[in-house]
Amino acid sequence: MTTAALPNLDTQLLPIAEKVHRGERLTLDDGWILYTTPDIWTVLELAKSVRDRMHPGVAYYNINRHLNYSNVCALSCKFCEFYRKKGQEGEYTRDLDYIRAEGKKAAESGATEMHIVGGLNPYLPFEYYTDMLKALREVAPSVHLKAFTAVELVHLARIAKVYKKNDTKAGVRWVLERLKEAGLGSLPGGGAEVFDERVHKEAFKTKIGAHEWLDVHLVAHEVGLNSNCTMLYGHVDKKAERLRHMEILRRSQDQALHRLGYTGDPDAYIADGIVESEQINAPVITLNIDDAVLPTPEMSSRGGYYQTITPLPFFPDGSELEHLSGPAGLENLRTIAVTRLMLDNFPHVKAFWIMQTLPMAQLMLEAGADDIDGTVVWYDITKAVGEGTHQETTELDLHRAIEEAGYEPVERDTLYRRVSRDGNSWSVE
Ligand code: V47
Repeated sequence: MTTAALPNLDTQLLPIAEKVHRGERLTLDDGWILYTTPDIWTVLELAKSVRDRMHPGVAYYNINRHLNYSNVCALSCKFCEFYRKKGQEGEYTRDLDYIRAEGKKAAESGATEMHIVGGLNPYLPFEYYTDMLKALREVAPSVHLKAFTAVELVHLARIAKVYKKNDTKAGVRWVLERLKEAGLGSLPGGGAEVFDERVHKEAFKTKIGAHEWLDVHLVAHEVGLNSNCTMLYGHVDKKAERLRHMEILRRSQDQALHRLGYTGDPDAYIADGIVESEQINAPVITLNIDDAVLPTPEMSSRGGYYQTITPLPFFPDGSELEHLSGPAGLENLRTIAVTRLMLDNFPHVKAFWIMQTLPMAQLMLEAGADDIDGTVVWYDITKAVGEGTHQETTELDLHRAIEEAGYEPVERDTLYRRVSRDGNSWSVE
């Protein structure tokens, strides 16, 4: 067969397809072609081939609950519709009784994870956070507590008065060690946005920037916690900036995997002038090849790593950037695919159904994603279908979506171990 039989095939993609087949790291120029070619279907197909090689036949979900402990925030990021100021209508801060009740509900419903984040509330003491984790440990001892984004952890270092401007890591280490002792299990991936100074200045200038975000995750990995990461795209960012964001994340993951004992290719491609940090001197490590051994939770005694990248499409409604339209369906599909192809050392790519919608998340399983997040129940950060929406899905709906896409639904815990159930009690394999 010649390529004439595929009239829409962009032949620029052929050398990229060869590299993908060999599991070779793609360059930023490759990424640009993937992001801009009119032949989007070949891009999706390539990403599916990688996803199927890494997770043959399966797609993951979990039974989880989100808890937003306070929406009071000292910052006013332009893209955010969640934050409120003290005294403003709709502001809330949950007390320990409320938190305990949520923990009980989570445990009783068989959830394996609570995902806990909030605003940078200047009125709460550091003990509020350790007390919250301890209270949840008491009422829901088997539920994994995935909590606090990097910017919240820097804020905690500030309120605990251990923050040093010229050494973020020391204060954050102090905070993380105490939170881990109180029950923290891992870090969610929020707050990364797009690592670029221009985007930072335009959309979230008072929030921590790339270096501090990466430092927090580096310290989390060093103290043996796994973490996730995100990319909030489709606002003032440009495609080239998203690709640079991906390069920064995959170098940060090279570093984490190197610490776990992975050896890589010292001569492989590293983009020029992107990661100035002297900390990242690891070789390139890829996991997207046949027989690659994905890191296991048992490795965490040697340190943590990034488990999952979740691209988050920007929702303009209610934010200061409401005049922008936000990304649409094909852009979202393509972004999942490009993310899978560029982030060759990330075990998982998540299509967060709450933001993507369940039908789109299902399509994304065919375009590079292997995970669609969980049952969620209540999500306050964005509302896909309007204020006051109860955003919950059932396990049955998740199964149906995954099976219809041709995969076996696998319930996982936060650390991607298979979950077996007997009624509401569960164990990991
Ligand atoms: O940190 C804020 C983003 C994030 C908007 O780690 C917005 O498994 C779109 O991080 N439009 C929170 N996004 C969500 C998040 C997350 C979600 C699911 C799973 C995981 C994980 C992490 O949402 C925030 C921010 O980056 N966000 N405002 C908005 N208007």
